[in-house]
Amino acid sequence: MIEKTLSIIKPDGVKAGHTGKIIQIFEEKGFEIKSIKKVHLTKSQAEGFYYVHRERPFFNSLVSFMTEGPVVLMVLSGENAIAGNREIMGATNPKDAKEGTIRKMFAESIERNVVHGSDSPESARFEIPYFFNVFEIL
Ligand code: IDP
Ligand code: MG
Repeated sequence: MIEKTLSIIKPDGVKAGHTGKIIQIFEEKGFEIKSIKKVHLTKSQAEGFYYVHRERPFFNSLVSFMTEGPVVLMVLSGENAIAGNREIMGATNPKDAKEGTIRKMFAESIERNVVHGSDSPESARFEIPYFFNVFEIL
């Protein structure tokens, strides 16, 4: 099934100059970039995006990380794009991430882990329209 998923290159990945390499990985894996933009999230935008994690002990630190610099937001599409993107990203903690995954290659810690990807169709249905309107998805 062709799916759409939200991908974010987080502030650590953007700052380190990994944007181009990460986009290249997605294209080589067969994803289509349906939309892309670079933004500097506000505190309330980051809090709203990570609302499901509001009770977690790392929430404030995560929001502060996600607002420390610009991020690159993308809508990716492809066959099983949601699970496929999670596979290419690797485990949340780079220590557990498989060889060849983005997090294994570029992430420094469980928090500063370079990329976000929707974890389910339900998440994608919330996350894509959180940042993109229908006319921006081509
Ligand atoms: P995911 O990004 O792999 O889906 P989630 O559990 O949804 O992982 O957590 C969202 C984000 O919160 C992670 O990508 C990471 O940046 C941060 N995070 C998750 N767990 C921890 C933790 O135990 N300590 C610090 N930050 C964390
Ligand atoms: Mg998640």
